[in-house]
Order: sequence, then C-alpha cells, then structure tokens
Amino acid sequence: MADASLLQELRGVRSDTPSVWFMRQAGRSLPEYRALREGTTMLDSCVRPDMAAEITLQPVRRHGVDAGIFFSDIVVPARLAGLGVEIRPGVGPVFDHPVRTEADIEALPPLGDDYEEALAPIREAVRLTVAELGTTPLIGFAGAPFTVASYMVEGGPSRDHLRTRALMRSRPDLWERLATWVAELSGRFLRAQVLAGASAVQLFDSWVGALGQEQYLEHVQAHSAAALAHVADLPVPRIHFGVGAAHLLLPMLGAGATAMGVDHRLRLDRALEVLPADTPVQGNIDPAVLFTSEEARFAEARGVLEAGAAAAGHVVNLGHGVPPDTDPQVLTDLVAFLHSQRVARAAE
Ligand code: 1CP
Repeated sequence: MADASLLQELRGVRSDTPSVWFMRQAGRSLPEYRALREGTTMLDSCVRPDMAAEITLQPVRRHGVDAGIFFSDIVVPARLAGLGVEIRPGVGPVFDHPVRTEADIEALPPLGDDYEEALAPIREAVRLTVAELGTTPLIGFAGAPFTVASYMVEGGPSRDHLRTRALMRSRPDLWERLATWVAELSGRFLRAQVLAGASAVQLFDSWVGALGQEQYLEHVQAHSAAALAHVADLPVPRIHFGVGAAHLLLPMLGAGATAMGVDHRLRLDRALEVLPADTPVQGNIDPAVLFTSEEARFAEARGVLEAGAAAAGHVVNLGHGVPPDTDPQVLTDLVAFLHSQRVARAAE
C-alpha cells in the first residue's frame, strides 16, 4: 500500500494536494474532549488506553486532518518513570520536587525494565488508535531534553527558564547527567510509540528558543540527538520543532531530524534559505488568524502554501498549538480550504 501523502511529503515526495495536521488538535478546543475528560485528570487520561485513543481520534474525525497526533503529554514519561508530576488546569505541568541539586539528580529513578513495563498503556493506546485510524498516519511525539528538563528544574512552567540555563552554565556536569537521563526517558517513549504503530515522530523542543546557538551546541544538541537516536533505525520521518528557534534551525536539524517544524515567526521561504534544499518543512499558519476573518485565514493559508512551494516536502500546520478557545469549526473549514487548494509546483 502506498504511504499517505503526509508521510510522502515528510520523505520529500510532493503531492498535488496539501497535507495538514495541527499541533494540539486534540484537547480543550473540542467539546467532545471536554465531555470525555470530565472527572479524569489530564495525566490519568493519558495512561488510560481507551481514553487516549479516543481523544486522539476526535480531531481526525471532526476536522478531516491528514494525521493523528498521539494524545499524551511531554511529562507523561516522567510520571511513568515514577516522578511526582501533575498537570494543573490553567497552569501546565508541575513537579512535586524540582530537580536542582546533585542529590536530586542522584535520586532520579533508573530507567530499567520497570520503565519499559510502565510504558505498556502507551503501547496499547497506540495500537488501539492505529487500528481505528486505518490509512491515516499517527504521529508519535516526545518532549526534547531541554524542554522537559526545564519543567523539572523550574518545577513548572517558566517564562525565561533562568534556573535551567543557570544550571547549564554553573554545573555543566549536573546538567549533563540530567539531560542524559531525560534523553533516554523521551527516546524510549518515542520508540515505544513507533514499535506499536506510529508512522512518524515529532520531537518538541518548545522552549529551546531561550538559548543562543553556542549554548545549544554545547549543552543541548547532543542530548536531542540521543533522544532521536532511539528511533533512527526505524523507517519513520523525524520532525523537530521549536518555538522562536529560527536561529537554531540548522543545529536542530543536525540533532538527527529529517524534517523541520517552523513556527509562525519565520516565513517558510526564509527557513528554506537556511536549510539544506532536501529538507521537508512543516508549518506555519499563525494561530492568531484563527481569531480573525475567514478571508484573512484563507489568505494566510495561501501565503503559507506559496512560501512552502519550493520545499522538498511541506506539511501544513500552525506555527504553534491550537489555542484552547479556538472555534473548532474554524479548523474544520481551514482543513477543507487547504484540501481544495493545489500545490504550485516549482518548474521541473
Ligand atoms: O486539561 C487539559 O486539557 C490540559 C491541556 C493539555 C493538553 C490537551 C496539556 C497541558 N497537554 C495536552 C496534550 C498534549 N501536550 C499533546 C497532545 C494533543 C495534541 O497535540 O493534539 C501534545 C503534543 C502536548 C505536548 C506538550 N505539552 C508540549 C509541546 C507542545 C507545545 O505546545 O509546545 C508542551 C510544552 C507541553 C507542556 C504543557 N502541557 C499542558 C500545558 C498547558 C503545557 C504548557 C504549559 C506551559 O506554558 O509551560
């Protein structure tokens, strides 16, 4: 059976019709999600295979997007490994004990057979999802070491990731040990999803834009590479995404990605000036247009298609996640509009 066009685009084979999915397409923008989640905490819903599968499928059914993104969270692996972490409504991930000292790092649970067993509900959820999705691909994901470690060090969401960046500079030895642990944590979470049936992966380094190139290269790139190496022997595209990371596109690709997600701050044609010509790209409709007129949304979508036309492959997405208060009909209409468009081909 031929691969879905979305996977083809990620492999550098262009289709006439655009392929699209949205980061955070599952979740609070959908009334059916809010109804299903009633009475179950976010992290509990992630480790209930039937629930995680159903939530993953909801936006695919409703919007007709070209891929599912596995419903989970970047801190789910930490929970499965035994750390105390919860997702507080309206806040985000919060750790019971921030990881800041040598003793904290010493106390991180070993990632042995127990962790592999703890991943069982993830494998089961992926299997259930893939069986229902049919020919629509499932994208697995994990958080990259910098972004996940930032939640662990700060203890929760943070604007400037100061403690994390300070640890990196003042105790590079401790940072190294923490990031090595997270790379293994996230890498094995990715691998479990692919072995259970996910056909592409995305490594989210959402907050890496807080770093300069030098810090990234010295303290982060090798750890992201270690996470991605867990799936490098498997035949799946590896998308890497960061917010405000225009200055890091090449080094992030260099961590072993095969396609780059680009946020809405950088036009795709500008990203293509920096990336090797054979790099497929993903993005990057500004989520702000979801709150404007249909005319403005479609104009933005056309602009994104044009800017991506010269890429080796292009998967349309938002520049960051779907905001929770988005009108779901706006997304459904945007998908239909994109599917009605033809990709302008560069002269062959
Ligand atoms: O109660 C709720 O509904 C909580 C909201 C929510 C949801 C639906 C959170 C809390 N996480 C998720 C699911 C989730 N998280 C998915 C799967 C759904 C989908 O994409 O359709 C994915 C891919 C993530 C990944 C994630 N979690 C990232 C990387 C992507 C990004 O947006 O940059 C990050 C940074 C997180 C942390 C997180 N989890 C939740 C929140 C509110 C946050 C961000 C908090 C902050 O500002 O730091």
